[in-house]
Amino acid sequence: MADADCHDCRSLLSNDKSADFYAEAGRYALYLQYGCPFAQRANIVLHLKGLENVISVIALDPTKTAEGFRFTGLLGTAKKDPYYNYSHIRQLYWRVDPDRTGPFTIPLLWDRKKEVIVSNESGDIMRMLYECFDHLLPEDRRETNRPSGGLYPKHLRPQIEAMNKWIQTDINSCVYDVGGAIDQESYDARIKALFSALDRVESHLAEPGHGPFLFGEMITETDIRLFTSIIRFDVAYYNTLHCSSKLIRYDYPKLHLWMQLLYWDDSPMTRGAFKRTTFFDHVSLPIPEMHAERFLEVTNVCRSKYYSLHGRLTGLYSQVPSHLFYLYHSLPRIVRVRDVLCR
Ligand SMILES: N[C@@H](CCC(=O)N[C@@H](CS)C(=O)NCC(=O)O)C(=O)O
Repeated sequence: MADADCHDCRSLLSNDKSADFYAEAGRYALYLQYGCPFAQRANIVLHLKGLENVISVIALDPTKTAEGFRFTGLLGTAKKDPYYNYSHIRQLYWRVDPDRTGPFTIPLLWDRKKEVIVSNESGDIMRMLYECFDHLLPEDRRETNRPSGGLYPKHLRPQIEAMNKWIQTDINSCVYDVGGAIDQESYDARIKALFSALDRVESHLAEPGHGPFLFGEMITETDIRLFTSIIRFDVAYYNTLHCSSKLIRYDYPKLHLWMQLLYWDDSPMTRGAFKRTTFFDHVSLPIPEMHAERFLEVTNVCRSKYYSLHGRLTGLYSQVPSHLFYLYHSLPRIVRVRDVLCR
């Protein structure tokens, strides 16, 4: 699940009419599944920019099978691939390269005109969606006209790049490293790296000039990249990936408030994009290859010390659908950006 696993489809869109991949309405489709934090990055940008009628979104079933992600029509997803009637995402990859053996990852940005993959790299897709389609959008939604310089402001680029990098390694990907650890030593090392990084974000939010968002009063792409992992943390990663040392809602008050602000915001800054692209019923499904029983069966890794130290809600988690519990107790609609700014 690391960023480096599938960097082989990385063309770029452009707003230059003569470019190979000109950013035009109705030409591109974004394939995703709602459980995937990397895919949600792109989906947030698409909704935040108001590109719903410009780029099609095609959702796959959230459960991964031995044949990869597939179309089933369950949980509001597509029954079949709408263009080729395919049943699995890998058939789309094979359309371009019949010899490909994998990986067959999402998100995937598909060009319907040339019938090729433009990109399967979420960081690139995010940037293309917020940079290249502005000529199709009203003035107030264009990056140059957004307050504070948009999602990737020039004056913050070095800080954004640096923060993206450690968040990617120590949070976005690290949760999967924790879930996939096969011995105690690597589990302990990974969990230490993960929670040190979360502590670092909590301290970052307390620094002058930071907060309520990572770089101040307006969001940047780093907020989006971090959000998709944090919104999954208590409801999914704590259990399904065994990241069971601390909970965001109890142990990281600033990060928790930051997450709630983004989730509930429906101002012109986000147009409700964070909530509209978060599907808890998809997010909290078990990840088969990392599920607890199998984890304990195949390894002797001890997670119980974390459960006994921090098992405050573990019992309840196992008895109620965790996403319902989470929605009820952890995301009360109590905060708005403007209230926090006025404090
Ligand atoms: N580099 C990719 C990683 C995306 C990724 O890991 N996607 C996962 C779902 S969360 C996937 O498609 N896994 C399928 C597989 O590995 O076969 C990105 O950030 O876009």
